[in-house]
Amino acid sequence: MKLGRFVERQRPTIGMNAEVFLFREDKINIWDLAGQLVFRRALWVPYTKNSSGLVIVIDISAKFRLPEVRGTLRDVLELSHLQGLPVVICCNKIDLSDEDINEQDIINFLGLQNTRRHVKVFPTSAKTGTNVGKAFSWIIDTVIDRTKDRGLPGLN
Ligand SMILES: Nc1nc2c(ncn2[C@@H]2O[C@H](COP(=O)(O)OP(=O)(O)OP(=O)(O)O)[C@@H](O)[C@H]2O)c(=O)[nH]1
Ligand SMILES: [Mg+2]
Repeated sequence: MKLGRFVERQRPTIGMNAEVFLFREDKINIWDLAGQLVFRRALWVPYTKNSSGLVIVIDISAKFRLPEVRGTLRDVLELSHLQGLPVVICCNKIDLSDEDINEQDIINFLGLQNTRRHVKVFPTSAKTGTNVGKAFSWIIDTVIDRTKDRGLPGLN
C-alpha cells in the first residue's frame, strides 16, 4: 500500500508488516498479518492486541475457500480483545471475476447477519484500486465515531 502501486507477483508475507500512513489528517497504524496458518497461530493474537478495527481481505476469485474463511473469521472474532471492533471485509480480486458480489450473501455466509458489530463488505481490487479507498475510509470513520461516542482509545 505504501508503494502506491500494485505488485503483480507479491511474495507471501512472512510474519507481518507494520506500516504507518496518513489518511486525510489521521495517522493510521496498519499491521498486515500473514495469512498462512503457521503465522495465524503465532502472531495474530499478540499483534491484534491494541487494534481499533479489523480489515479482513478475502480472495473472492477463490470462492471454494470461503468455508475456510468463515472458520478463520469466527476464530478471530471470538478473541476477547477484539470484541465489538468494527470489521470491514474486502472481497478482493474482483478484477478476476465477472460475478457480482452480493454483500448480504457474504454477510450471511460468514454468519455475521446478527452481529452487533459494525460490519461492511466491499468488493475490491488491489490491482485496479476499485473501492480500496472507500473500504479504508469506512473503517477509519467507523473507528473514529465509535471512539468519540464511548471515549475509547482510538487513533492517535
Ligand atoms: N488480480 C489481482 N491480483 C491480486 C489482487 N490483490 C492481490 N493480488 C495478487 O495476489 C497475490 C497474493 O497477494 P498478497 O497481497 O501477497 O496476499 P496476502 O493475502 O497478503 O497473502 P499472505 O501475505 O500470504 O497472507 C499476489 O501475487 C498479488 O499480486 C487483486 O485485487 N487482483
Ligand atoms: Mg501479505
